[in-house]
Amino acid sequence: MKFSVKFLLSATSPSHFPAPSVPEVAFLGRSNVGKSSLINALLGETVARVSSTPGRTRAINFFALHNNPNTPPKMIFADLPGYGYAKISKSISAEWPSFIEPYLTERETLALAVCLVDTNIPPQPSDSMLIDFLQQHQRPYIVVGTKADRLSNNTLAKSIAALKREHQVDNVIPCTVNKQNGTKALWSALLAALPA
Ligand SMILES: Nc1nc2c(ncn2[C@@H]2O[C@H](COP(=O)(O)OP(=O)(O)O)[C@@H](O)[C@H]2O)c(=O)[nH]1
Ligand SMILES: [Mg+2]
Repeated sequence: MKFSVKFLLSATSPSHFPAPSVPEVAFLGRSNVGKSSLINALLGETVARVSSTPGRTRAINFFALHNNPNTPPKMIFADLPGYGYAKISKSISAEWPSFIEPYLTERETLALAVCLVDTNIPPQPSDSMLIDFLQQHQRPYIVVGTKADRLSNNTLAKSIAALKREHQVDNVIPCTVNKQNGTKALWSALLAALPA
């Protein structure tokens, strides 16, 4: 997929959210799991800031994806603040009810949540909590296992099996951002999960 991408805005309160229009895909996960890297890989250009310091994204960053720069966007990507990193978990949990939770529960154009989980670490309770939360609110989601390139095939298969079991999900799509075609299966899953 190749889109023309425009950064829309950075929101730190629901009053900043862009007017609801086209379907939105939200990228969620712990700080440093690879949300911004994945957005850049899917879009084939560097639009989201990648950081080796966890907890840099403190706002919801919205990106509009256009087939043609002069026509209205086809969809919107939302890069959400990470959770679960010790140093910032306090401030993020303060922000969670004020604007992240309203975004996930009330945003009418939110079509799909992409939940990123790290394949290099054991299943995390914070990820289970998020997945439960989305299930409770009947939000469609898919689960992506990041940084798959760091593991051997055998170890990756075991990690994916553990993630599926712990998070009680049917599918965890392994993904790697720095390999050609590492995001191809994800584009298919993402488009298939979007409402027609
Ligand atoms: N090896 C490897 N590293 C990755 C991958 N995706 C992200 N990273 C690294 O993980 C770190 C955090 O990435 P970032 O996208 O900023 O995470 P975010 O906090 O979730 O947005 C950066 O150092 C990235 O280079 C991947 O698929 N493979
Ligand atoms: Mg980020």
